[in-house]
Amino acid sequence: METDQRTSLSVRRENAILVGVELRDRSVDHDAVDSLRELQALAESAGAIVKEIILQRRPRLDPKFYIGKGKVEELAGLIEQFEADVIIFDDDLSPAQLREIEEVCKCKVLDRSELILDIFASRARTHEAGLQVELAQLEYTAPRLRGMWTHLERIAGAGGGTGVGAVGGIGTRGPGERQIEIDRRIVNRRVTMLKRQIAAIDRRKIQQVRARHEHFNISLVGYTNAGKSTLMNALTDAGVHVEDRLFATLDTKTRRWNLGGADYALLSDTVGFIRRLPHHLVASFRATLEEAIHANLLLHVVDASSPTAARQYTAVTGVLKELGCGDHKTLVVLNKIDAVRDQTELQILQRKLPDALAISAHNGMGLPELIGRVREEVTGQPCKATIRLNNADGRAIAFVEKHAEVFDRRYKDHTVEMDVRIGSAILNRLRENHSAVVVQ
Ligand SMILES: Nc1nc2c(ncn2[C@@H]2O[C@H](COP(=O)(O)OP(=O)(O)OP(=O)(O)O)[C@@H](O)[C@H]2O)c(=O)[nH]1
Ligand SMILES: [Mg+2]
Repeated sequence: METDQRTSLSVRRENAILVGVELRDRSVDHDAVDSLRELQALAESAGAIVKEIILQRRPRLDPKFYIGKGKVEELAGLIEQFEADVIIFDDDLSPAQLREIEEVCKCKVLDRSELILDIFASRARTHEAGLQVELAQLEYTAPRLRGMWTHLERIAGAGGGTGVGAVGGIGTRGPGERQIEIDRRIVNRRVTMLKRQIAAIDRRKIQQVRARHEHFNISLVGYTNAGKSTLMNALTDAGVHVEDRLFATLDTKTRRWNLGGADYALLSDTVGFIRRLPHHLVASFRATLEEAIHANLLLHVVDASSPTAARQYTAVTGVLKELGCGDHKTLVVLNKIDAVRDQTELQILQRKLPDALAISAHNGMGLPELIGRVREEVTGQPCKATIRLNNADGRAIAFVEKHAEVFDRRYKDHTVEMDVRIGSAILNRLRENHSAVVVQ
């Protein structure tokens, strides 16, 4: 079932017409032209061939046809002219709107969320990512199933015996009420099963992340294509996949990042964000984003060479808030500094984010400063302390010996007291995770 859906929503090698709407009362943050440009990048990342882009200015949305009946009829003409296979809307449409537009245009209609879901589906390489995408897809498309099938039924009923094929590659399937019911039952059963499997992965993932608690965990977060994976490769020997297309990374990878001396952190690469990321995706990718949720520090990578860098920054902070990590300690890095053409834009960005570090993951610019800053976070200000530990807690003693300079040690009953010079942040981690008592 789910495979049929995915095939039906795929836009690979299909001719596409993109449609966006600019409303007069849209929030100032929404720029329809810019958003359409991003939709084009998404469509092309999904393999579509963009034939035409339409921006319609309207006072308000049409509840039935979204862009108005006249405009939909105009669209139907363009579909013939460009031999288009699919229309992609830059906003999310209701199942009823999708159906109405499909009926007039006689061609496949996708909305922004469905397109993003399709990209994720084609990128999922691991079992875990596959399950997460499939759940998000089914949950998003399930309410639309009825619309899709009744639509097919109507076309077939109107004398189009081959109507199913006529709407463009939506696998052959016996239409009819019974089929709809069967499909819905299959979808519901599958959703329940996927949720169960994902919950099990979630539990495992939380355990894994907790097990790493004694280390300093850093998560790379940022807009898709900002250069997170490139930075991960520049800082560690991760060898993760890098590509100039949207959503190249769907899985997290964690590697040791040596910061000099005995200091190190664990660095994780994560899935990229985008404006108006479908909620179902954020929900299903919670396990993958668990790294970011439990990180001691977030490295927010911004593509400073993008003309929409400031908006991308805001979109990412929005998703982080949604995930409950809006208050996490964050270090912003302005990446791709080598490719910045508009220095004025960069200065505006730097004024907005005065603590951000300018770097290039490509040529290594700014990376020594980044390492220095992160090292400060990992170790904290050096201070003198006396620590009392249980004599039998070999792990804690080894931890202190590794991260601190030990001046003196005194053994009393079952404990050992050590006078040390240690970073304040390391001292805090010791307090949280070991049976240590800081005497002074
Ligand atoms: N000029 C320049 N290009 C960069 C730099 N860092 C990354 N890139 C390029 O930007 C593109 C995206 O890089 P990735 O590292 O895949 O980006 P990402 O943030 O991991 O993207 P997703 O996994 O899709 O979210 C690639 O073509 C990189 O070569 C940089 O510092 N300078
Ligand atoms: Mg990546």
